[in-house]
Parts: sequence; C-alpha cells; structure tokens
Amino acid sequence: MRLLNKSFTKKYLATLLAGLTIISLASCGKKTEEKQKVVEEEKVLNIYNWSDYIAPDTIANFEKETGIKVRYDNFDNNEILHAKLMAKNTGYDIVVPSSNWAKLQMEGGLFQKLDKSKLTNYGNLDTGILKQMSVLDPGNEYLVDWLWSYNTVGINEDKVKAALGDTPMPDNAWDLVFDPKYTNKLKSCGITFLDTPTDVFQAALHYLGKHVVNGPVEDYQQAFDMLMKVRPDIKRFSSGGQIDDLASGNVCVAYGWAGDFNLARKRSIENKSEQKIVALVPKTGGLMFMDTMAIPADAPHPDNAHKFINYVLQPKVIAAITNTVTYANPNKAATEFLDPEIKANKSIFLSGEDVAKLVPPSVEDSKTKRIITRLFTQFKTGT
Ligand code: N2P
Repeated sequence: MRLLNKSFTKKYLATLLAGLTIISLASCGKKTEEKQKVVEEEKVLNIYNWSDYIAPDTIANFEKETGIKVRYDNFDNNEILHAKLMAKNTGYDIVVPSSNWAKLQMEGGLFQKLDKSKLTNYGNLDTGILKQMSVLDPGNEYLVDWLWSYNTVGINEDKVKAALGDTPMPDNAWDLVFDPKYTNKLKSCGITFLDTPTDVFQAALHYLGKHVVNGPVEDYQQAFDMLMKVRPDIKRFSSGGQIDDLASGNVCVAYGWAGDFNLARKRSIENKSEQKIVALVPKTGGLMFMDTMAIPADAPHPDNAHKFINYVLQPKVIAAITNTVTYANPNKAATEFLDPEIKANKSIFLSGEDVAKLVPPSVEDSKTKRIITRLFTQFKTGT
C-alpha cells in the first residue's frame, strides 16, 4: 500500500512538474511574443486633439527625439470625438476628450489603462490636479490631463464699453450673455456662443442657480426659455472659430473657453489688430474643464502613445504648449518655464479663491443628453 502510494506520488509529481514546465514555457513564449510586439510596433502615432491646442514645435521635436512619425488631426467639440470613439476603430492612439466625456468613454470600455511604468515623468504632475481628476477617473488609471481652463464670458473691452453706452458693466459677467438687457445692446458688435449642447446648457443652468447636470426636466425647460430670450441677439454659434472672430473684431462678446479668449488677445497683438480681449472671471464661478490624454482600447500603437504622453509630461514641453495657447497645464515642474506674463495672468492661473468657485466637471446621463440635444437644436434654429 505504502509502495503504491510512493509510486503514485512520484508519478503525480512528475506530471505536475511537466505541466508546470509547459505552462512556464508557454508564458515565456507569450512574454517574448509581447516583447516582440512592442519592439515591432511601427514608428507611427495617430493623435486626435482640439484645434489651437499645441505649440508649433511639439510634434516636430517628438518626431526628432523618437523617430516616430505623427499624424495629427483636430476636432472642435466633444460630441464629434465621442461619436467617433463609439463607432470604434478610429485608428487613433491618443485622443483628448474633456474629463467628463472621458468618464462615459471609460465606462463604455473605450480606453485602455495606462502603463504607469512607462510614464517616468508622471511625478511632475500637480497632486491637486490629480486629485480633481480622480473624481471622474478613480485612481487616475486612464487619463493624463493635457491642459485645463473654464467656460466663461470673453469680451472685447473697448467695443463692449461703446455698445453698452451709459449702462455700466454688470457685476456678474454671465449677465452679458444671458440677460437681454445686455445682449440687446451688445448684438450691435456681435455675440457668439459655443456650438455644443452640453456647454450651453450647463452654463445656462449654472446662471439660473440650478444643478448643471441631470436636474429635473423643468430646469432644462426653464434654461431653454431663458436662452430663447437672448437668441435673436446671437450672431454666431462656433466653437473653434471664436479665437479668430474675436481677434479680428468680428464679434465683441463670446460665451466660450477662457484659454481661447487669452489666445485671441495674443493673436490680435501678433496680427497688430490690437483688440483688447479679456477673459472675465465670473464672481459666481465659471465651469471648469480638463482635457485629457487617453489611449483608445483598440489603439494600433499603444507603446508609442505612452512615449508621447511621457514626452508631454516633460516640464519644458508642456510649458511651451501653455506659452503658445494660454491654457493652464497640470505640470507643477513646468511653472519655472512659463513666460512671466502668462504666469501672472489671473484668468489663466486663477487665484485659489477663484478656483474654489469653479463648477467642477460633470456629465449628463443619456436621457438628459437626449433632452439637451433636442432643446439645443430648437435654440439654434430659434423655434
Ligand atoms: C482649444 C479648445 C479646447 C477647450 N482651442 C475645450 N475643451
């Protein structure tokens, strides 16, 4: 009996050992295969980012440093990017959704987790921003902030003063775009709004003191009624076009992104049109947004994507981007490389008090999204 047991144990051990060897050989093979895949990744990277959101030499320097050839495409609103991601197979390796939209995309399994071991410059990020980001991306597993800013009102100071005449500037900057008392006067020099349902409804609800997302349907109707009162005074709906419209003096008031307003001012100085464009910081707060780098689940070049994110995490690289496009970045170590004028601009790098007033990013559920899409179309057509 004992003998039998011994030989059985021996046999059993031999089989077990053979099994383990096969498993470990197989996993070794898999590892080698994976390694080869990384080594063999073609030297190509496809990026999809917002327009006017990068420095002139960011891509060229990356290509020089890595030998990776970049294809760089632009979009102007989250809706377009979202639709592409939902349809899958975008071919993009890096996309830059705002964090609130990215939440939906993460939930839909559209992104892959970051391999932080490849992001050796990750420690340069501001921990405060990481904490803010972790509200929508728990553990900061999927997203790295590119730049951030807030939705607000931008004005051409001289033109607005002239159009308002005896009416003094309102205490609350939002009045300039949501109160007909002001829009009636300002329509003479041109008012432009962002061309996206979420941006417009969130701001309108904030102005009314309501929850900016997922409130009762009556809130959306109330926001719509308010918007319709200013509708006749709006000249244009445009997201990517506000920079040039403001810089050239085509419009004098905009509901849009603070970063683009500062960029419009900079561009008008460069173009010698010298428009005094200012991003106002509303006393009741603007709507914060963070545009974030993410790697689609089906990205063809995920390793190159990590290389690009790590490159952007270098303080000098992201500082050059901020210096070009006048948006705040999340990189603490980049502060020393900022142009003094940019660093001192309180509508780019807000005071702690103003940051505390910002409405943090949040996202509508699909039912609400349907409501605002319908109401926004009605608003735009003015019916
Ligand atoms: C870049 C605009 C991006 C800001 N010009 C909106 N997320």
